Amino acid sequence: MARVITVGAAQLGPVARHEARSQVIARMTNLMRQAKIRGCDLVVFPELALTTFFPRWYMTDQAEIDTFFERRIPGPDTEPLFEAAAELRIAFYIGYAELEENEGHSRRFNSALLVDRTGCVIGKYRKIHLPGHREHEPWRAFQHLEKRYFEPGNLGFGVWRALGGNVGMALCNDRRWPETYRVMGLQDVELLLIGYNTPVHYPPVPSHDHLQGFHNHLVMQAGAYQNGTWVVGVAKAGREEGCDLLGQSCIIAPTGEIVAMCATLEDELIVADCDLDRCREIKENVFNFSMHREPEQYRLIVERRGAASPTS
Ligand code: CDV
Repeated sequence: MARVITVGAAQLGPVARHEARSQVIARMTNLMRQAKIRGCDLVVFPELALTTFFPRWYMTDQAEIDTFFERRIPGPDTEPLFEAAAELRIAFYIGYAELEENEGHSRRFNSALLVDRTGCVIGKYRKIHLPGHREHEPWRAFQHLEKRYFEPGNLGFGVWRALGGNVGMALCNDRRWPETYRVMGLQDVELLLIGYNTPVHYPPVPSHDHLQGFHNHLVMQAGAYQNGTWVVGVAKAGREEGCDLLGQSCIIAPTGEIVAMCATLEDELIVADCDLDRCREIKENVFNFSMHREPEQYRLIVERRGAASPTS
């Protein structure tokens, strides 16, 4: 029997700083209802979907910073989304800022959840590759303080049995790193979900601003093909608090082909039927790992963090 998951990539337009969680949840629930009409089994939302992309501001008041975090999810604000999922029998992926409090000790992560059709959490991912900087850098047009507000994820790159297939999760900057895909490829991932917030302007190298769309697709298409997996990349897009965020949310086949792509910078749903058995076309042929990989020759990848030039 074919294993087809109908996937909805639910791009969000900008979320304002003053926008209440309830307003954002209403937008997301609306997209979920559209997804139901279009026959979706799964809906994928962006990174930090519930709030504006707050790492663009330098803040020192921890109480203010924590207003962007979820202490509990589902919690009072987010419960309606989980209820809608259960009512519509749609699974979903959502990115959010996680505040974990344990015996007086607080930890903060940039996280994503995979939630099943009954509204139960089946997997959590904590973003591993945190871009940006730790200290205030006033020369930038806007800050990117993920390294200040989050600690690197400590749960690895997991893959879960869900919806009849193997589903993995990553977040935004992770999509630029081949290791992200390969670690999940080695767990036979068939559907990889990635939410993102990507400013079009990259302050350290502004001459690359015009390449943001190209790089976005380049890395996800390569990751899909080289690991024989479907990839779903979903943006928070548009002009958010004066900062332009890339759109181009897309669904990519294991061949690396984009099969659906958003055409706006607003709330928009795109849908594709993802036949997980198509992963075999790649996994059993050109990238048959068991047959063709030579891990003994790849040791440097885990032994060395930064590049070092040869000594002779
Ligand atoms: N949210 C992100 O991780 N954004 C980065 C930007 C800063 C380059 C990205 O990789 O898209």
